[in-house]
Amino acid sequence: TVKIMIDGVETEIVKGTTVLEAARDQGINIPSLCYLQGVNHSSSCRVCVVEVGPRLIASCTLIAEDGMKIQTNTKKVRDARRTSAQLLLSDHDRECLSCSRGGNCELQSVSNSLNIREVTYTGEHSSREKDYSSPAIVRDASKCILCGRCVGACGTVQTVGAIGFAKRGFDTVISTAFGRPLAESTCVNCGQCIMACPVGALTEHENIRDVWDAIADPDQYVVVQTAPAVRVALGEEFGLPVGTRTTGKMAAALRRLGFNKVFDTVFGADLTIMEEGTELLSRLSSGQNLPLMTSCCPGWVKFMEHNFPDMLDNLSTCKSPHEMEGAMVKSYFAGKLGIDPQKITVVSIMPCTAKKFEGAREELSNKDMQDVDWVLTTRELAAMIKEAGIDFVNLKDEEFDNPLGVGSGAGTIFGATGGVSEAALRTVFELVSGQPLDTIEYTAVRGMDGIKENTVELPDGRTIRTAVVHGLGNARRLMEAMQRGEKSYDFMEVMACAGGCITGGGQPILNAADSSRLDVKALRAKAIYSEDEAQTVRKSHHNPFIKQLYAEFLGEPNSHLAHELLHTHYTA
Ligand code: HC0
Ligand code: SF4
Ligand code: SF4
Repeated sequence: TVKIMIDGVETEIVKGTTVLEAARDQGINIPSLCYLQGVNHSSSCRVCVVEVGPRLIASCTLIAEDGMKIQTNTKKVRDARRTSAQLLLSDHDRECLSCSRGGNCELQSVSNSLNIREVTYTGEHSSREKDYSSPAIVRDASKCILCGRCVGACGTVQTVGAIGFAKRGFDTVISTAFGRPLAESTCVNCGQCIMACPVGALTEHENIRDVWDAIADPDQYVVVQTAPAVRVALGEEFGLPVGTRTTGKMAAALRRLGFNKVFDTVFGADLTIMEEGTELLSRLSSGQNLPLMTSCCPGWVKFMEHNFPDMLDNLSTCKSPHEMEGAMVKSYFAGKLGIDPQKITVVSIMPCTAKKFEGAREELSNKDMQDVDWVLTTRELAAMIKEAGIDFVNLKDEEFDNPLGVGSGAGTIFGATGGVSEAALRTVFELVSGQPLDTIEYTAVRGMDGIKENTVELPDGRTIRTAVVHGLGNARRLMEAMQRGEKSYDFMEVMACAGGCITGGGQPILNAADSSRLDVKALRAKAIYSEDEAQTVRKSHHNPFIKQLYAEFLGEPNSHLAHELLHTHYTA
């Protein structure tokens, strides 16, 4: 530890702590904008300056040293912070009333906390360019404050590097290579740049109006489904603590919004396990295209297409769970209802921006119909609930509809890293042995280590060497180790977002201070695992509605019809 003096009060802190964090631990909230723990440490915005001796220093990168005397609230400090904030505000589109981040904007709260009541510098504005080219992400340069947090998320964390600083001085912008539209860049649509952005410069490509229109159309039967990770985060948009489970309230709210059926992607996840588990067993037997790599994360699929195109055959041919669910709604369920599938609209509520891109991919359609018509993020769903005036927090719990709305605990844990592997193991093990499994919780694949390796012995003596990876930076490192021949596996689960979908690019956005104070990944993951524990059916192959679907419609896993509707193939 080291001893420092903050505003005349001596305090002992862990060696290596920054002055910003040390002050926050003492209850002094130093404003900051460009700093984001683990993502960006550039000290470029200068709103976090403190006085150390005669000097003004940015506290976010200043490591506290023994004997340091720090002043956080002198006239010199306040004036410098206000000047920095004023400069940012003078070149910022200040349309806060119509900004999707209004009320959740870090520039707005810094400006408020510094008591800025008018913007003193006015003058020329730099780039005002908006880029709507991507179906997932919208970039609005008029709101960008050049903090670099998105650049850190995309480059340092995800190792995609689709966006970076370009030009110099007043003309500096965040741009793709050669200023191309984002849709033509190497962007994989993960939305981690949105999660990092303190303002409204990066947002999802909204589809709220499209969904309202579908609901209002008397000729459309509108089915909604919800991803596993949405239920453990949606409440945050209504002031509930991180890690609150709101499954029943969510189902109730969706019904009030006017959807005709409220289904659950967890059912689709169970179906994926049946198909992908069977695919794994047949690849293990043939020895071909191992390791089998999960294909349910569209960020990862696109990352493979850009970076490892010669390994695309390793991807599972399974469509992702919400796509499988959509395909079943427009075939099996349409048949049951006697409705023309052209008159069914499928809406997926996802924690993810990449799912918007996935939903539009031609590989994920059948007879010229997309399996899923619209994808909304958790944030967009919250916006619809607010627009409808629904008192979400006080809603009474309701259930999903049948038959595509009942999922097992195994399907639920898909939303956290390791979940797909654990769900697959629960089923594959029993399929091989024909015996019930004693322990169903595979703790080796749980937790937040970036790469988790594990070997499972099947009852017939075969082994499955598994790797669970989350975050594309980790995925790249592991893929490169495999290419060098240092690693080999039979099964690989990859999720583009650190922690899995629970921290996807469509989830509620926490400000930088809250995201370093709270372990959001762990809290949401804990909520997902407790959803699993609360279920009576915890294995995908025990889901009675899955059995019914195979008995009435699909035949058996990997059948001809299953291949036609539930599988696809990606080519570079
Ligand atoms: Fe996920 Fe999924 S688990 S990708 O993270 O596999 O988005 O939550 O819906 O489809 O089920 C996201 C989450 C899903 C899918 C499922 C998978
Ligand atoms: Fe980079 Fe992901 Fe943002 Fe695309 S969506 S620019 S890949 S962080
Ligand atoms: Fe989307 Fe989940 Fe993949 Fe993130 S990990 S890009 S939320 S599917």
